[in-house]
Amino acid sequence: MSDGLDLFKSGIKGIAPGAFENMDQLERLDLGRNELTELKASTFRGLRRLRELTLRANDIREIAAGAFLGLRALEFLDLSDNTRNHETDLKPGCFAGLGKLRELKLGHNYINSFQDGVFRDLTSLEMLDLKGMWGYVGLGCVHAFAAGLSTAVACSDNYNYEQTAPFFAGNYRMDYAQAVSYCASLGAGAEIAVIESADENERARRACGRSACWLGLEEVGGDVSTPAESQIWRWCDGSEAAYLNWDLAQGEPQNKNKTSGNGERWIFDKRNAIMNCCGTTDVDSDGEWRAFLGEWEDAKPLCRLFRPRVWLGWHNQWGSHCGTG
Ligand SMILES: [Ca+2]
Repeated sequence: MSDGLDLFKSGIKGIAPGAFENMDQLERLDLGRNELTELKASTFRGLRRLRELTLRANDIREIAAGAFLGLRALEFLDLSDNTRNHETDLKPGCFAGLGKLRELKLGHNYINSFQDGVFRDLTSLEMLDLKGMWGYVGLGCVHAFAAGLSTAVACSDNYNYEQTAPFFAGNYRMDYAQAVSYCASLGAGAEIAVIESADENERARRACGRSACWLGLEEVGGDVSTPAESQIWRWCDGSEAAYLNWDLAQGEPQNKNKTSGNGERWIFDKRNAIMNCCGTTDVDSDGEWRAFLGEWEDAKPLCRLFRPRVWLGWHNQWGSHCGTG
């Protein structure tokens, strides 16, 4: 028997577990562009030498725990382009038995969340492709890492995560308090952005894209009349802001303390900070910072991943540095 089996576009609607029981010499199996809607447990049992499995462009919505059990030599699995209108449900344990898998393609699917630990069994994984993910969330590498994917895995997604790591900007605009909560919700070690060098600022700028983004920078002390050069700014984890990238041409960090022509006074003590000011739509963002009012609801949350968690005491236990006080 040949070591490859091509069942591409063969009108297959279902596979009974054990259907491949006697094909233990098979190394490559192409089931692309069929009409599969689910993978039951042990569907592929018996294929102990299989190295490549292609399941792309089916309509697989449900992958049972143990679906790939028995594929102990599998190195490459393509599950891309299966769902657009229905959601694919990845059950915990769905990748069990794939301890040799090196490359997994999951892009162009509609998956709304990765459950914690869903990637746990993929101990040899080197590459994860999440390009073109559909759906409300638009899952990316950050969500995979937050669900426990090893950070040693080279992950690619719509957000060019390889160029922006460890930063990630959420899709929706919100105020500062919401941004702090959003970033913390991405998982352990995720929090609102702390930027410590020009190189990090460039990665953060790419993550932020063409919008304004909240930073985890906060003013300490002072009031509306404190001039820029006397203001003290710290990161939300309490650390000193050694690197700063204020928009100096605009006199940042500025408060608003003005009297208009008709005598109306505007006094705002700006105590939070954004990257890229207003009106940057359709132009490349400059990555410079401005002081802003935390109540402003029109900036995306810029988050930083993989910060070591800190001990917050017995009441709060372990948590992120920022937004817990
Ligand atoms: Ca201020």
